[in-house]
Amino acid sequence: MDSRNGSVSETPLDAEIGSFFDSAPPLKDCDGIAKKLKDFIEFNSPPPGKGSPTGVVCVTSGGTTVPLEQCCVRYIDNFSSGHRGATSTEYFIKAGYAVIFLYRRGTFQPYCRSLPEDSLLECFECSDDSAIQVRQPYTEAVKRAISDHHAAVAGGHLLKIPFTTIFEYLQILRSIAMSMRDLGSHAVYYLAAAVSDFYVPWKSMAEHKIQSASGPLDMRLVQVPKMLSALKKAWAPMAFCISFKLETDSKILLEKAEMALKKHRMHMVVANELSTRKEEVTVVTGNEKILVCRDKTQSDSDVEEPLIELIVGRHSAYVKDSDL
Ligand code: PAZ
Repeated sequence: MDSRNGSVSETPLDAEIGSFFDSAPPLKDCDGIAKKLKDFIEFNSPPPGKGSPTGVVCVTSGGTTVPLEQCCVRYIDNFSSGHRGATSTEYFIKAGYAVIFLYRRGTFQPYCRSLPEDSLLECFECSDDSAIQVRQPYTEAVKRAISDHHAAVAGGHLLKIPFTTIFEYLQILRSIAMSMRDLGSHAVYYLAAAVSDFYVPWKSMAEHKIQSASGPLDMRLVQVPKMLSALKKAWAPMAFCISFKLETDSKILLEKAEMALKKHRMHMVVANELSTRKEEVTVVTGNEKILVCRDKTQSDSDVEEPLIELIVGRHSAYVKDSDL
């Protein structure tokens, strides 16, 4: 909405966004999610006059799906293992932030990095008296994962909310933005999820499984409205916003990241290439391009550690500027 000169007019983007949400299938447990968010934000907001905590970060992680049928058998997926989001969440919490972890079901989770992929079956065994115990090589890793994870959740620093489809993702993201509104510049968005650019509107979607006997599939996908612009402009105007740009062609990566920075008025865009994303990223701001690399002298180092350190520094400066 544009409220200049006291008049309220709807832009084409507002209309597109409105129609996306109006036609989306209702979010399951919408009230339950809103209640969890409200309680989490209240817990992590400072009592009036007591100064402010470091902040609350919404970390998005994993790829969204685009269902092709309402009773969904087939869908289009966006690649993301969730490793970036999960690892970054750990570093934000270590730096004193509270994190709302909006993640794709089944993707990487915070504090599970040092566990094997099939951790339940690999790490545990049944003893003769049927007690379940941790197998020797994994004892330390399991203990650390459980205690760090439980400390973050029980301490009220980590709230995990799952999504699968683009509809769920955007509805929950909007809900998060509404609940984080009063945090002003202390709110941070770290949007690492790989979000679909195209979708099939719910109303024009087949109800049942599409039959292959009908011949080649002819389907129209429409563009997902640019929610990053809505987030920055309307939902969270004071928040510190970081988005990600993934490309497979290194020649266009930085140019695309700069375009995204300007178009959506982000504070930072983290540019990464698919094949090297775990080694290095380039952080694009209004006047810099900062290469951030993993410490290659340490086998267990990751690029998220220096990346979050950089973001925390920039966000602190942003909060100070906003408080002046
Ligand atoms: O989840 P992951 O660790 O396998 O990969 C992370 C990533 C490449 C999905 C992320 O860094 C990213 O770039 N996300 C945005 C993707 C996009 O441009 O839509």
